[in-house]
Amino acid sequence: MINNTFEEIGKALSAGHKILLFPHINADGDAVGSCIALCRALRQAGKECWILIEDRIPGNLQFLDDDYCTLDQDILGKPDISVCVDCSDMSRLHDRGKRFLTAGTTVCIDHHLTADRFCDLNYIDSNAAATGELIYKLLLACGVQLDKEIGEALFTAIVTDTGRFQYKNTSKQTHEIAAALYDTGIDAGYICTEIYESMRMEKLMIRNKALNTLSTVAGGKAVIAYVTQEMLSETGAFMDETDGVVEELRSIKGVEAAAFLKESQDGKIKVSFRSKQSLDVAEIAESFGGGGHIRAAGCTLACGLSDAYDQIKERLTACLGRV
Ligand SMILES: [Mn+2]
Repeated sequence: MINNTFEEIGKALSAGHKILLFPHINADGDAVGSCIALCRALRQAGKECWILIEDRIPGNLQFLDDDYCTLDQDILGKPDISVCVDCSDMSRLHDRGKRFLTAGTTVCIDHHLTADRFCDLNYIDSNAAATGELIYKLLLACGVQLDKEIGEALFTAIVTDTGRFQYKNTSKQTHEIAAALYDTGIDAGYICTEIYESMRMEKLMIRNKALNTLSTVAGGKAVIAYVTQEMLSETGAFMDETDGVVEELRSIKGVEAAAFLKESQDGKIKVSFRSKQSLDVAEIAESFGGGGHIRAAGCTLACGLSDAYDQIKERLTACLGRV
């Protein structure tokens, strides 16, 4: 299917008044930055606009949010337009899917590879390194004068989704757009310090505690670690501050698979699996009632931590014996 033009999308946005923006669940720098840039531009154009979220914005992105994001599902009443940003899969709107569809017109702006365009107006370009690049083009097509705040939000979107301009998706155009953002007066060094060098001490401490629980399985081919509610309260950290620990475990030399167990508030154990080259962790997760991808999967066990730990350990030992 063919995309709409930025002009068509701009025309629809300017005809609306109440506009809700929807980043994907577990919003990252691209989703948050793209939404904030668009939200600010729409408010400057006199629109009532909010970004509807349902989870915490990661701490290192909070410097961008100047009262654009809300958890209030009822804000604005019935929106004229809903825009899903950096997300072209209804399931990634999670609990906000119904709310999204209440709008008179739905719009999707995204760069993920996708099979279907489910909105009234769509602009999906998987060649873009970040949705931030597409928002930049949209704003330009609409004649929006980019200010420093919009520049910071878009730079954040691009720098995070390109892994600081290191991933293969980074193109000449990515750099050209980033360069143009400098003209808004941004301080790229300041933005990167906020994003990459502003870790909460609590986050470092919870990672330290979690990594301390590491033990090896199957002669070092797998590693297991865990985090408990008690560890969270001891450190004052949030559970999402352990995100990325399981990838860190997998990155150890010689490790094929990693499992990270999280004790939820309700006492259930959420398990994340990662593998490097050969082990199908989706199969393991499915055998515990979960699912996912070959190299990244998860499941939830309704038992205590030590019981869950033993079961996972046993399974990894058995599976890696076969590899
Ligand atoms: Mn993205």
